[in-house]
Amino acid sequence: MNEINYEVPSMHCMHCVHTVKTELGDLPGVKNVDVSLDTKMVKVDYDAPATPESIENLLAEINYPVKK
Ligand SMILES: [Cu+2]
Repeated sequence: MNEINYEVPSMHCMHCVHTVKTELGDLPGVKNVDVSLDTKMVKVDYDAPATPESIENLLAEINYPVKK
């Protein structure tokens, strides 16, 4: 199991949190998603076939791009 954290500044409400959790949760390999609205951080536990790139790309696709 791998863990990665992303800063996602465009999350503003519980609806955003729900969308991010649901969409990432549907990505094969993603085991758990924790979101902090206060810090705008998303913590993802994942195994293959998910990769840091595939997770980041999905966030960009659903209009919650990762801050670099
Ligand atoms: Cu929102």
